[in-house]
Amino acid sequence: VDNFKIIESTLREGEQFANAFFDTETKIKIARALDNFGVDYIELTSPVSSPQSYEDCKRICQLGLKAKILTHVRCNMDDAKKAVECGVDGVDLVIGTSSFLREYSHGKSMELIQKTALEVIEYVKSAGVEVRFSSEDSFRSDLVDILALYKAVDRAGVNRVGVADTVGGATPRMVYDLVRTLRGVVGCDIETHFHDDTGCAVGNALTALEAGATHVDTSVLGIGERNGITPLGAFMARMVVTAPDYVTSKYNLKALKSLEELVADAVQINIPFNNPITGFCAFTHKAGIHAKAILANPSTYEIIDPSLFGLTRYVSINSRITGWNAVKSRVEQLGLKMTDEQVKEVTAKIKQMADIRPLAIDDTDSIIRSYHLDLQQ
Ligand code: HCA
Ligand code: CU
Repeated sequence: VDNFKIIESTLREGEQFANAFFDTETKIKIARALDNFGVDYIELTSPVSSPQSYEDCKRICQLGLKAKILTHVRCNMDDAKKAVECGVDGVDLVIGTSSFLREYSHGKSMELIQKTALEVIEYVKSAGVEVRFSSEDSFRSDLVDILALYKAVDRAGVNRVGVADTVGGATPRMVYDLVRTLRGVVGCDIETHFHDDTGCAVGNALTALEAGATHVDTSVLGIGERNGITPLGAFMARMVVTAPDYVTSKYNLKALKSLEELVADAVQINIPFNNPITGFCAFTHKAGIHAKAILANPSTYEIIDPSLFGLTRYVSINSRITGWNAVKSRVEQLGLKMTDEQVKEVTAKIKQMADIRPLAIDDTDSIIRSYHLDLQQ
């Protein structure tokens, strides 16, 4: 669990998000920001998708980033050749293996899939490029079929095999079982990719690591096909708690917020209010009981220290559920002197006002200041 690698797919899966359109300059900005954050791999849209995708892929390969550059292509020779031509460090091959996709999408038998996969893998390897093979819709594929396929590609020397929950229907228990079984069958690395249709994408990613996976696919804010995949930020929130030393030493966590803002801006969305870490209220404490304890020791009601991400906590005193300890701390912040009795009295005034209408921080400060002024007269 504490040696995982991130395959950041904002520039591939993320381009499948309904709102996404990345011009070359924006792609380069995002690639640099991801590199600065410290992701291990940056995955790009297939160069076969369009002429501009091909040019952009080449450009990003030439930026000299620390992160390895991957592109994601269908498992066939023509696509693989285009990918290698771009100068990528690695090629992510994908083909659908569920009966749904075999019947309604590409129409290939498992035998043909395997034969093609082995040829393409051999070609990519011979070009000195890293190669991953993934079965799309792994969780609705026949287990015996895909294990045989993974075993064959492992023997052929693939660097990673990938498991994808393409439709977002997998539960953590299903993930654990599949990855655990796969871990016993292949020796290569295991990459995982989770869609978030049922809200399990972060939990599934953690569970996959617990079961022996080595790589997790993410995108900034989770953008991708439909409602997207494991969000980078939420995954960082999860992993900074699970593997603090690894995560804090490896990733530039303080750059998360600006990275999310960059992508949110590029695809014209807001950062969700309840986003882990960067949501506007992620470190806001409101109830008096919470506030009192937080002021004494933040760990009482915080699993993550906001300063790790360059952020600060906020103790709200603008409500009827506030408490006098929180108000006292605000009084001190404002540089005013009051006895505890006086703080309790002004707290009562705040509660009275907050019973009538919602208060803004300025309103509460004015109540405190005018009470303080009255004391002096
Ligand atoms: C898709 C493909 C994919 C591929 C994942 C992978 C998926 O858009 O359908 O290569 O591991 O979700 O299956 O994103
Ligand atoms: Cu996907």
